[in-house]
Amino acid sequence: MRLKIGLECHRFEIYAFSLLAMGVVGYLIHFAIALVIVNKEVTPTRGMLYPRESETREVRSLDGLWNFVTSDEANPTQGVRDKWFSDDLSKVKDVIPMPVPASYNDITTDNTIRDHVGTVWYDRKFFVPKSWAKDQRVWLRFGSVHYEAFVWINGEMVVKHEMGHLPFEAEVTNFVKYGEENRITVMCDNALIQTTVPQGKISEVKKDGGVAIVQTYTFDFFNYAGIHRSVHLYTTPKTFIEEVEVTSDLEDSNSVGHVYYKVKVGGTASNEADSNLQIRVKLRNKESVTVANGTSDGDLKGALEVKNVKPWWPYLMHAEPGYLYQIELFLHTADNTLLDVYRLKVGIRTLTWNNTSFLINGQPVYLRGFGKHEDSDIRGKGLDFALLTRDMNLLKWIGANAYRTSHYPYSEESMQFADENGIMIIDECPSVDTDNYNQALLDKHKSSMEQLIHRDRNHPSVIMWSIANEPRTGPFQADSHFQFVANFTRALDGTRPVTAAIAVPSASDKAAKHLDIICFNRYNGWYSNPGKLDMITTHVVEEAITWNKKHNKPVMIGEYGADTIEGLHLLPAYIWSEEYQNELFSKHFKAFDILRKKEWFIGEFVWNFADFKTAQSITRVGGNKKGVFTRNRQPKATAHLLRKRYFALGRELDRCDLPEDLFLYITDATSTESRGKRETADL
Ligand code: BDP
Repeated sequence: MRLKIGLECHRFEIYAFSLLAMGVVGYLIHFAIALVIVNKEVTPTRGMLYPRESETREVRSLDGLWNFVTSDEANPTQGVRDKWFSDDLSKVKDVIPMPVPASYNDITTDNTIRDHVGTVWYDRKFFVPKSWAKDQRVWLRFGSVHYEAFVWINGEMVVKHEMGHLPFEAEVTNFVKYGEENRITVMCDNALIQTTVPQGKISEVKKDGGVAIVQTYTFDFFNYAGIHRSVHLYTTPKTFIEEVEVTSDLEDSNSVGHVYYKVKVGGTASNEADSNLQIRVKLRNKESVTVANGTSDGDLKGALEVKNVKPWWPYLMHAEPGYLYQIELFLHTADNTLLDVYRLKVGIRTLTWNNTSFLINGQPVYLRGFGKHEDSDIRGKGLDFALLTRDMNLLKWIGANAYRTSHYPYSEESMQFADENGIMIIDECPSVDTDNYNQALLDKHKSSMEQLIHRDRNHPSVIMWSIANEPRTGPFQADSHFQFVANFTRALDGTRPVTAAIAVPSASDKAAKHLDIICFNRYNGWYSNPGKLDMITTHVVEEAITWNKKHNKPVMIGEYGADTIEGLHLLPAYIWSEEYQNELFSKHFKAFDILRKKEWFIGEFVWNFADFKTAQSITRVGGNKKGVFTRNRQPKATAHLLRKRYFALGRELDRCDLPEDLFLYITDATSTESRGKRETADL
């Protein structure tokens, strides 16, 4: 279903061919291809600053109800061949309303839409103000479309992008009509094959009265698709601030901070005229008081010093977590004309790591958090501010200080939220269950890291890059694949450590040696020894020690957990019950406390924050139920247990205050005497 517009090369045909090849000689071909995998250059992305209004910029949202049609699954390229983009979609098919942002899958009552494989189409009309026609550029930006997007404005192709969960944009100055009605058409393709990130397979399966196109994938979440995040039109001046990169450090016992900024300018005056341009910078604190200012050198970069700095601290590690300054960047010509203004929130903090610890602002960090998903009923993976806010409130309620964006980049808005709340993020690219290593896969995997780092490098909340979840790291090809991806990631950003969530046992894994911090996922008491609560603690401790011994690096657990049906109570504890989840967690807590005594064990991450939807399978009852919250974001019993632990850790490690409702009143018989042993006389 992947299409190459222009060449009209049908990815479905390529896929069909690869299916044949994978037959008799498949392994040999794969082997040969893997041998010649090389570390190719990745074209860097440009621009993509989060759309923000300023004195020189306007932003308009194209969110709302769009028109929607699906293609014939057996004929996914028909719309391109028949030029559906050249007129309203309603002229070719009956359209239905479809909200943007949202996944399209669960909006209707029609399972052919929920399970559709291949291309779907959206369009809508919009006006561009007449005032935008003068002396500026107009940009069209998508927060994300899963998995591949092709976009036309007024029938002209303006941009295409492959990879879900990451933004893309194009200049549309010469494509839009000013002061008139315009049409935007989007074709979105959800098909995953062996060279997409993540990977999937498409096959033809006989069905009643014909043949069905079937999408399969090994990863354990529903392949929601559509225009998942907001669509914006925005303006910039002709010469504009195209890129901003900010880093920071601290000195003098965290009392003095430095903010280093680097700006790239886009537009006609750039390059040859860069040396005539100037960036003037102001750094404001939360009260909007200017605490530092400066003017760039000829390379449009510079440093600001902040005395009595308030560093960015994680939640519960400081009384004022998530402290953000605002950097204001003013682009001027040499003769003092103001060209562009862009503002960005920045946190001032340091990250350091060695073989035994991970430190923020010089303090060792113990991570206590979750693997999450962007997932909710009806909206699927669509951006939803109500959900985002509820999730942040629950994270704070439960006392977590971190989460991993398992298994793909989350919305930019959620990253901003994490910055503001001091929640540390392990930022993961969309590579999950990586397998069948090949050149195209490596190129795209690296590209996904490049796009992710480009998007998220300025967030103080991002403390680590995760380059994959549970890749199949046994085969020898995994060695060079992960070496290339890890080194590439480090070359793009040396200020954060590189990790990946590994599930292959350390004896056969070939990727962990390329990481800075080891993260392992393991389901003791669930996938290993289900129902056996006495086979957890020792296994967890031993495995963590094995990883540490092998690599001499900090270790954390990236996933542990148990599926739990809310309201199912069974005593004694029995798998799938709330009691079982509680006890399984408690056994893990014991292991973590043994491990915490060894400095190198730096964190525990529950799988999962909330229940979420998966593909239909005989092991999933309405989805994955390993959440400590339900899909509707209400606590299961274990959420209360975990809250007690996370706050107890916060108290012990970071001296945080405990919430008043953490321990409910039970009795006043709490004195030592009344808790002592029964006197023989009482018996
Ligand atoms: C892990 C995967 C995660 C799954 C989880 C599970 O990383 O995506 O949802 O198992 O099976 O292996 O619940």
